[in-house]
Amino acid sequence: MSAACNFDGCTVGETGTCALERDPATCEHRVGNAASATAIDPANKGEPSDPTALSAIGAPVLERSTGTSAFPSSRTLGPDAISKMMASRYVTVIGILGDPESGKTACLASLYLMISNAELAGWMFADSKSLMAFEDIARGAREWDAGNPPEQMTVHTELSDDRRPGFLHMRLVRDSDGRRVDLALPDLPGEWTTELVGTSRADRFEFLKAAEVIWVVLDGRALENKERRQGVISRVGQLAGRLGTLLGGELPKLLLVITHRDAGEPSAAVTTRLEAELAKRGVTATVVPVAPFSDNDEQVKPGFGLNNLITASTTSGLPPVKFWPPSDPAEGARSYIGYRRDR
Ligand SMILES: Nc1nc2c(ncn2[C@@H]2O[C@H](COP(=O)(O)OP(=O)(O)OP(=O)(O)O)[C@@H](O)[C@H]2O)c(=O)[nH]1
Ligand SMILES: [Mg+2]
Repeated sequence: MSAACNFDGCTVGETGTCALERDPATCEHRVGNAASATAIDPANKGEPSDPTALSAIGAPVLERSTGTSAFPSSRTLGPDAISKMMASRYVTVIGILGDPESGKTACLASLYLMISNAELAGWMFADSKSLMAFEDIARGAREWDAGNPPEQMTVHTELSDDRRPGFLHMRLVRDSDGRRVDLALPDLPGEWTTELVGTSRADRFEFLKAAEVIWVVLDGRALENKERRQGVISRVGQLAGRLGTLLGGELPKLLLVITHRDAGEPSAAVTTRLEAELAKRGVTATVVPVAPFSDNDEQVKPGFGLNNLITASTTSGLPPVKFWPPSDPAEGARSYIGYRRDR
């Protein structure tokens, strides 16, 4: 018997011929031939007697690997992925609200185009876990030749799951001090804001509780239009009221992002009225005029104001705190005894 055959007296190893005068390729005593011998047994010919052997025909020859793929998906991230990221590093979550067509997606697409071309003053690109999602929203703006810009740089935002926000992620480095900031930016349909104001549907906005900054994006042309202006301003007030209820009165930093700066600067009268409307609810906000795209390149470059928007979103409104303020001892103050007595 040899290692290749279980027949005692096998001669294939020495002579190359089978002691039982069989073909070594098909002899059922040869190790490894048992299954095939059954499969091609003339007695069994045409009879699918072994269903397991037959079911293996056409099955994948390699097993699917159980590890994660080398390149994880880089489309929008769900709230769970953002929470996971927040557990390992400091992430600035930004709430982005605004009516349909106000310019929310345009701000994100333009921000991506600016930073990817190293055009965002004061900031450098470091990483993104959602590059494909940025590419998707910026595609419209990419595919145009200078003479013929498309009518719409971005398209109306629709989500595959209308109850879960999808976030875009971007890590930036500040030129002045090398500080890294991770931004989580949701691209939401304007209807979410309309329904929050109109019917106070707030279940989809739970993530705002983790937001450090909220951008309320407003169409600058609507604000400069006498007929539409008052409507927009009142709705900003109502939105602030809804946010107050949702967040238990404590609003994070609020930025009024006024788009279409290329059509003109927001007038002082408009910003004063916006601030007054918010003041009725005890809310303050900073106005940031931007032009993600521009129909007037000569006067206002596309991407205008986006660096200010990022700077305002990443700096605290609180005055800087001195980590270790100097306190020179006063003669005869008996500070130590005084300290114990205060306790
Ligand atoms: N010229 C110019 N066009 C702008 C500006 N901001 C936005 N747009 C255009 O306005 C249109 C609507 O902008 P979007 O960013 O898609 O609007 P949105 O708020 O995301 O709208 P929804 O997804 O429907 O909620 C797009 O065609 C943009 O290219 C701007 O500052 N200047
Ligand atoms: Mg959009």
